[in-house]
Amino acid sequence: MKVVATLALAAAAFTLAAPASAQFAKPEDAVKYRQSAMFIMGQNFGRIGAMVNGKAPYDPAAAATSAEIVAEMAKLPWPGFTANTDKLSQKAKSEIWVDAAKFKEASERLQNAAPKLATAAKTNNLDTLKTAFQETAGACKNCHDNFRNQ
Ligand code: ASC
Repeated sequence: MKVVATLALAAAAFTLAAPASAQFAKPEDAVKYRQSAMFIMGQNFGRIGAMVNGKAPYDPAAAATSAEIVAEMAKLPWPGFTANTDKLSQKAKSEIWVDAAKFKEASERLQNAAPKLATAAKTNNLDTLKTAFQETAGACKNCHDNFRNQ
């Protein structure tokens, strides 16, 4: 009985202290999770892009909504890059795991830029939005250039 209780406690402690990888039932779920967040982010970033590039009429409310979504999504993909997924996706370069510090830095660049995009979108000023869009796009591109197969 005592052994069972000890084991149960140990299991509970492990669950609490477990790394992010433990939140996924299987490696494929981690890939799906990060790609889903990126997809939603890309869709919304693209909507803003169409506005700042003159391909869609500037709709300040829609831009603000999309920018909020981008800022939220920017927080999400990273725990999905678990070490056990390094061979699962053709898109993710092995550099992600080889130079984890550089990858983290790239992810932080986006997480720094995206909230500024959300703030800029709320000003209802297209030029302000444009500037913030470019900074965020630079963060997307930097990470994609270094860590994603084209
Ligand atoms: C987008 C999108 C990206 C970035 C990137 C910026 O709209 O889907 O991945 O912008 O192309 O250079």
